[in-house]
Amino acid sequence: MLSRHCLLKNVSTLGLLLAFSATAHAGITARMGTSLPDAHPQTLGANKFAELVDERSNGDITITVFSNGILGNDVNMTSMLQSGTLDFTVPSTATLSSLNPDFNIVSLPFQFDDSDHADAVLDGEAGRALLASLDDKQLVALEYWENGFRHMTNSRRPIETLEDIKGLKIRTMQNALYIDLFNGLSANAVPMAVNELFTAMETRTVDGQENPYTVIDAKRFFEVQKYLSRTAHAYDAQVLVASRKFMQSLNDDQQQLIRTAARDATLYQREKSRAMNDELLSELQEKMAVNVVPDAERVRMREALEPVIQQHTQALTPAVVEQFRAALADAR
Ligand code: EAX
Repeated sequence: MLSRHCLLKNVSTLGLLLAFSATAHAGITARMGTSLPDAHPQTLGANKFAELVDERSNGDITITVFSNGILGNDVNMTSMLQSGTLDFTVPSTATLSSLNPDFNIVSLPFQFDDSDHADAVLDGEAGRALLASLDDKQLVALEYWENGFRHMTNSRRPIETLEDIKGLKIRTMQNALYIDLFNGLSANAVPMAVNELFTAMETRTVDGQENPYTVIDAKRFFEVQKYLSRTAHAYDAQVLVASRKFMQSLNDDQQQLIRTAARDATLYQREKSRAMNDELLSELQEKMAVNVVPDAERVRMREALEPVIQQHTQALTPAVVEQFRAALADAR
């Protein structure tokens, strides 16, 4: 090894070393995958996050976003993060429940009053504890993003009452709670990845699905679905997750930069999601037959789901359920 003395005497060697360390410092590249198209707030948020990281690191950290499931579906991409072959993704909490079933507490139906209510619970201790639970799964869960309130669409009939759901083949996320919820409403639940869904509805393999307006619009489901019934049966949050391997490759300042950019991108993402959900409802009204589901019917749906809610709640860690319920009550 060259001694410091020798190095300092040799200007050209020093210059070479400086140039080398500058190159080593720069050029950190990361890949981020999203499951939804460029127009959806999930990918808009990802692009914002990449932009903030690039700006604030003066171009030293570059995140390339691969949208629309081109790297895989939410389940695949989450595994890729765990094995360190992908650096960031934003799965639904429903996907993360395969790593920690307690994430299902977020998906329980008819639970959040509105987006602010969800923010308060998820950004508080209860939500943070769930994120931290992924620490030993090779993941670093950073923030909650919004997918939003989920509503049902189908090609057969408007859902005006609980009974209207009976017998419909409804695609659900690949999550046992969602499967049981739709079977519990007397539909036939068909789990599949969101990227297979358009074709499944076009070919009538399934009659319908449920998602926020932003997904219905970005995935152009209005082309193959006639009815949109505003059930708002569940709130869906997505989690901005990093691979532990990538985070550990960064120094403390860089990790902090990622965390701050993640927080700022979160505020942007949620605002975007909310504004778009409002705008898109009026746009979808021109393309689909949209109906409001009366609250009295939503209450009946909630009652019909009581056994499923009970059964799935019992499968969760009691302390988590207690903390989450207290947070829901406090935030009201
Ligand atoms: O997390 O699979 C789904 O229906 C989800 O809403 C979604 O695409 C993103």
